[in-house]
Amino acid sequence: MKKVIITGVTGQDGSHMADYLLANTDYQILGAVRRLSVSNHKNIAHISNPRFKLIDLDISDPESVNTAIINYKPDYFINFAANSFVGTSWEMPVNHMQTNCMAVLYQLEAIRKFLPKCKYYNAGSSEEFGDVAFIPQTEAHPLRPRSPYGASKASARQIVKVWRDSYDLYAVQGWLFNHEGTRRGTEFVTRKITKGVAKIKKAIDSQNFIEAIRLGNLESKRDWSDAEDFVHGVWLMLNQEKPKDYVLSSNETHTVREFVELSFAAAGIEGQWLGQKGTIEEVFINKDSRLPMVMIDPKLFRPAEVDLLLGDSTLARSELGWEPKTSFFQLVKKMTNNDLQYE
Ligand code: G4F
Repeated sequence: MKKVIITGVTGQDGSHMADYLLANTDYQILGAVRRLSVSNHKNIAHISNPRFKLIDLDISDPESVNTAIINYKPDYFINFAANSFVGTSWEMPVNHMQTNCMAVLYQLEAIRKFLPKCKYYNAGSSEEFGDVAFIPQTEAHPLRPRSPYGASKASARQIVKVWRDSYDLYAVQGWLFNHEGTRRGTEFVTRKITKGVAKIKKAIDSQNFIEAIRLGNLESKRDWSDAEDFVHGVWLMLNQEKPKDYVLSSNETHTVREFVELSFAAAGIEGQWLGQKGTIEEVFINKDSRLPMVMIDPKLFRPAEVDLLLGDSTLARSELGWEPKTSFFQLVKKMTNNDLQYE
């Protein structure tokens, strides 16, 4: 039976990849986890398939990576473990470089030395494009990161390329634009909004105090997709004749403001913006009670922002036969409905 190691299996992408591979292959899935004193296995708690097994692997420890490669001899190694929150990367830049870049080097070295046939995927990001030079962004866009996070992913990309070229490894790193869903962490803006909307809906229905959602830059534009669509694209990227990196994106861009408006609309709550657009005085109020539902918090603005991301995944669509199934509107609805149900 073929074996796939997935790091970051307890996170959004890793858990969706495990679900996808259990449903679409007959491979054994080895979910790599670090020993933590508090369990974070909520996203994989539903998996009871005998082909799914958890293994100990700490990506920050090269010995641990070597041991996993030598002992399990995986056919595929998918690295979804990362420090993925851009906002904190200014506060912990060294940690971001170690987790998102040095760990990739340990993995590639382990594969080169002990298992060069193993196919390797590292999670790349549209944040590598950063201060964009042209719109939309294709595979040809230069790397111009704007955050320590983006810099760590851009550096990892160079390592993946050098190891692929130097040692003839099957090693790829896609450029994944923003991808969200019901397993998204609440530190990311989409889930923060849908969770906040669900709480407000509950407060309105029970005539309780409304706690406004505090947000930063509403004008920032992102190309948002469903994470479940992306794991399929990653698997296709891992199974080409020759290794090649692709952009995965919806090819649409929307502002954070639009996400807010659509999420409230999906919950059946009518709101209205007041105050000068683009200033910290702006507020989104409830049309009936006139109470604030969204407020601007200057502390949530980033030291350097990626103002606009808009991908062009034409190449992945034509060469891999990949395409996203869930639209932006469906994604907002799905996330909002899920939080309304479980909040
Ligand atoms: O949801 P975000 O934190 O995601 P961001 O920074 O775009 O990064 C995500 O996508 C990348 C791919 O492009 C991944 F590589 C990365 O790992 C992650 O998954 O922020 C989205 C936008 C930003 O412009 C941010 O400034 O929303 C803006 N924003 C406004 N208010 C906020 C908030 N972001 C967060 N997290 N929280 C806010 O309150």
